[in-house]
Amino acid sequence: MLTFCSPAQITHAPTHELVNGAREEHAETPARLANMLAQMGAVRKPTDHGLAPIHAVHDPDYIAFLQSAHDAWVAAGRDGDAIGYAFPVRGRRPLSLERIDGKLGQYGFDTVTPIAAGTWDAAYGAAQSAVSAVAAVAAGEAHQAFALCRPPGHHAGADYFGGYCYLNNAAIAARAAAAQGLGPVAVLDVDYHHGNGTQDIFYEDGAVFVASIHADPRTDFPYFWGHADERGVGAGEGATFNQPLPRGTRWDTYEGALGKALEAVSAFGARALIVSYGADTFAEDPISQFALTTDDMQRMGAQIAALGLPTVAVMEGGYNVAELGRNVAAFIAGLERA
Ligand code: OKP
Ligand code: ZN
Repeated sequence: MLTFCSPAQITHAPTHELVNGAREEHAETPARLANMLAQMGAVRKPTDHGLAPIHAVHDPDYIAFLQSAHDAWVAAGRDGDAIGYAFPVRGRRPLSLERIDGKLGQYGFDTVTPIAAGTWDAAYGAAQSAVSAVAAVAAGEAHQAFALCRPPGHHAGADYFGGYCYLNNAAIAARAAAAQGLGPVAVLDVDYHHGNGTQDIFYEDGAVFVASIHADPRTDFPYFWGHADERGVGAGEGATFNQPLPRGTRWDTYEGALGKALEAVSAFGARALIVSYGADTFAEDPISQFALTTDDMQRMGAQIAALGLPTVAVMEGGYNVAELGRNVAAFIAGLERA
């Protein structure tokens, strides 16, 4: 599989997250990337496509914030990584906030997504990996490509970060694919968690179909999105398809949901597919509660590839570091074999 990864992606190294009332070691570690790279053949460095494909998804004021947030944190006299602690309840009126703590609340939605010294460079590198994978498929160099993104992206919205995500790599890939003539495009999100950022970005956009299979938000992060009755609005009505599944879900149930999602992608008339792949559906994931095996990852890849669409997969979550590379390799093997 043609796979892209930027060396900058290792430089994002948040130390802690504030979760469940405690200060825990951060789950989204550089060791994840090292373990995945150890299971891959050669990976290619992305081409730098600049800020244009990022601005096609994210607001310029949000990007300026991400680029400067850690410096502002240090300038405020703080140590370590930037984490917000005060969040607006729903949309407050637009304000031009000065203090870093106000801005962290304005643009962030949780306390598990610190901004560290290397965060911007790594997120930028991951986005370039996604765009480069799309460019390779658009150029006909490959029918499928994989972007080994880290940090992940699917929780990041047009103007917000959260859920370990800063730039929405899948959405950036989807917009780039459409711009390069690969559309209509569908996004299929198979990470354990609902991809609320991707959903929000395309919620009123009927040109991109978004299908997601994830843990029921009644029991799992991100709680406020991913419910089955969220179907898109306006021109996007019917172009969002959520299938929340209960904790404990195994392949026998998952396979049927995946079949339904793929049928919907076909019915939409997609000509290209972006997959948000998370290995946190794995039975032994430390922060997630589905029960898929490494062999199931290969089945998942094969079922997706059977659609026959030009496909770019971007990496999202997966926190069992020791097994992560093997799970990703199994998924890729399935994608390639079909
Ligand atoms: C990012 B991605 C569990 C807390 C969950 C946030 C999870 C972010 C997942 N006790 N914390 O979708 O894999
Ligand atoms: Zn996840």
